[in-house]
Amino acid sequence: MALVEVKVPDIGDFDEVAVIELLVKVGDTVKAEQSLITVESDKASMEIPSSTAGVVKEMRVALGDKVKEGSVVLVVEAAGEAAAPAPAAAAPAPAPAPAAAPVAAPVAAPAAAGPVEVRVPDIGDFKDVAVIEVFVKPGDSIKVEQSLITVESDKASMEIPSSHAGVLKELKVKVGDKVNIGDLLAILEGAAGAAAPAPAAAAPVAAAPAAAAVAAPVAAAVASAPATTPAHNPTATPALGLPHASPSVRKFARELGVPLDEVKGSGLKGRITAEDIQSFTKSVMAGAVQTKAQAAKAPASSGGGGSELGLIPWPKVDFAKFGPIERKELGRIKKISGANLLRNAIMIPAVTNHDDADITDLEAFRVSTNKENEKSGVKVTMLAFLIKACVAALKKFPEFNSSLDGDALVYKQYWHIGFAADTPNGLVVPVIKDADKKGVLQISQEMGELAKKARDGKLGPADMSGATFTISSLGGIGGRYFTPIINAPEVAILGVCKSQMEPVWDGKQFVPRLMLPLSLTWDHRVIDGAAAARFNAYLGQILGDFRRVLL
Ligand code: CAO
Repeated sequence: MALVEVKVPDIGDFDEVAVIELLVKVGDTVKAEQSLITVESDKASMEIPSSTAGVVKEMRVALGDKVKEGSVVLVVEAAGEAAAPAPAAAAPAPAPAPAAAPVAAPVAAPAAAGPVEVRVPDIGDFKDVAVIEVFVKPGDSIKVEQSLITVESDKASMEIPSSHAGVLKELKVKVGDKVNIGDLLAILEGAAGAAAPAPAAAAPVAAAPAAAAVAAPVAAAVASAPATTPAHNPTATPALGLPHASPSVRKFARELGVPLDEVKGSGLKGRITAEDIQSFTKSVMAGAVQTKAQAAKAPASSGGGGSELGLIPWPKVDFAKFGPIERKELGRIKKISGANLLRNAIMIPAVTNHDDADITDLEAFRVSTNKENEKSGVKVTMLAFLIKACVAALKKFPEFNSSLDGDALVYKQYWHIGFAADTPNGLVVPVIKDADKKGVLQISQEMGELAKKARDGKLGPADMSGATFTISSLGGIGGRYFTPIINAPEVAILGVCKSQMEPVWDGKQFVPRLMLPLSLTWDHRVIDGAAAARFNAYLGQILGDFRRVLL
């Protein structure tokens, strides 16, 4: 199948326009005439359609790039017959005959002394477009090229400028009216001059793309009066979920750094007006509203603080520029756990201590226990011993089993131990309740059941709540040490990696011992470094000789 370069068609005599939206990505299947990108000058914006149906193989433009007629937007692997390889611009527009007259009419009277009629210029082959905004009122002093109204079809919208300067005597349209080329819009008095470039209208219209559902009419409108018809598209159809706003409103929003997609439009069909931008800005300044970017920087906290991190924006990279990519939405669990992990990583002054525990004897005991219990079907895991050992350490160092509540510490008189479980859908943390009251066999059995439930996506909220301390074991996978993130409101977490035989000095010689790497992360607001070192050392002693649990 042929690779086809899709180029920017004739967009009037706009020199260079900026790419402000990418509506497709590599891998997307596009139809002929489907909008690919939105481009915008300071006065107009338009969507550029595909001349060809097929699969997008390569994006040749990125946000912010400047393009002009002939610039390659992307490369499409054409889908056989569906392809209409000729660029849209090459297809001659029907060049609506009536267009020339109305456009030319006001222009033909450059310095009218009496009242002057301002009419709808050539807006391509649009019919009965609705007036959705009126910018002026009788008595206003109007400049040449000043936008009077905005009209909109289902796919595009454009501002209609005044062909003359003067005082607005009468406005002949209102919001909701339908207008066509040549319709009378307004009567000006004391008109001082016409828009000079307008006579050029007739010619470019004939060359404008006609077939393209979105870009063509807009491009035609631009072309029809290059400097005087600030045509624009809402830059998004509602179907794409992008906001409706005129170019001037978009520019205004950009200047203030207002994210348009977060502003609720109060205009017709939810259109965003300049007033909407102003009131959004006021609300943000007053702290009544937070932008998504602010919210991302300021993780929610029980105390409500942490909003002034002053972080620079997240880097935005067009990865497709550097090679093929595939985009997949994060799963539900990842989205939820990601937000929690971010908050915990940012808000907790966490420190990690690494240590090793000699589990040579414990592992031998585990293996023999499993042999003895082979028939019971319950396999005793190292993690079950770790849970039991942690309960003993938590009892000896109660602040590790506490939670911060404002300026107070809540010491919990129960020992519920969470364990991180890797599932196809992401990380979950089921909880062994009352681990202090259970034996290693029972803990092993419950862990097996909870891990299965986790893998099957069947854990309920009760299975995952109430933990006072968490263990994250990568022992079955590998690695030496890592820095686990505390599961707030807990104040510590133990990371465990794969045990391995190591030469250990016993005072006389090196002996082979099975060493288990431990990584304890703790909240420095609650726990001191010395306590953390003692906790790890004690844990090591218990794992080294499990009889200590009984003491
Ligand atoms: N050192 C050496 N071997 C270990 C070990 C350790 N610390 N821990 C477990 N193993 C061995 C087990 O003995 C078992 O070996 P056999 O099959 O020969 O008996 C094998 O590794 C697999 O163990 P397991 O992972 O199935 O069982 P587990 O009890 O150790 O762990 C569970 C259960 C649910 C915690 C685990 O399956 C899991 O999901 N681990 C990942 C947790 C995780 O993702 N943590 C990271 C969180 S931060 O992103």
